[in-house]
Amino acid sequence: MKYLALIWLLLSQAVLADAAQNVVIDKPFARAAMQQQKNSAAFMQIINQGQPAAIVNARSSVSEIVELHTHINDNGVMRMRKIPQIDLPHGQMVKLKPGGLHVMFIKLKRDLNVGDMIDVTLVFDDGSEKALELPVHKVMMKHKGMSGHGKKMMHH
Ligand SMILES: [Cu+2]
Repeated sequence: MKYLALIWLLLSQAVLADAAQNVVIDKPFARAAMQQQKNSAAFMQIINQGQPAAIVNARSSVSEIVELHTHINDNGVMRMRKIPQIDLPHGQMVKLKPGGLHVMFIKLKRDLNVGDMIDVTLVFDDGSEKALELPVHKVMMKHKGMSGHGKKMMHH
């Protein structure tokens, strides 16, 4: 049945060409936030083992709006900016992390509590999609001069 073998070959190549299949997501998490804080974000490490691709959109049930963001240094002030896509070059690790690239949740519909699992779907430039389940972590904002660090309180 050479004909069937050929169809199988074409199908398997079509699957291999799919950006969602070629992208490996490592250590994804979302930042814990109360709904009143309105916003949160998701972070992860992404390795693209296939052709150069890009994330062009993201969806989640946790917020009314989901955007792709980066941070820019505007005269020493870090500001978030919406970007049209996150490029995923072949074989490189792209890090979404606090202070850098992130998936932004705007107008939260619910609290994101530590330990919760939330859904995020990444949409790639070839139209393929990858559905993820992310744990919610507490993300400490680093501020200099905060008191209480480095001192161990003993409770008896
Ligand atoms: Cu943002």
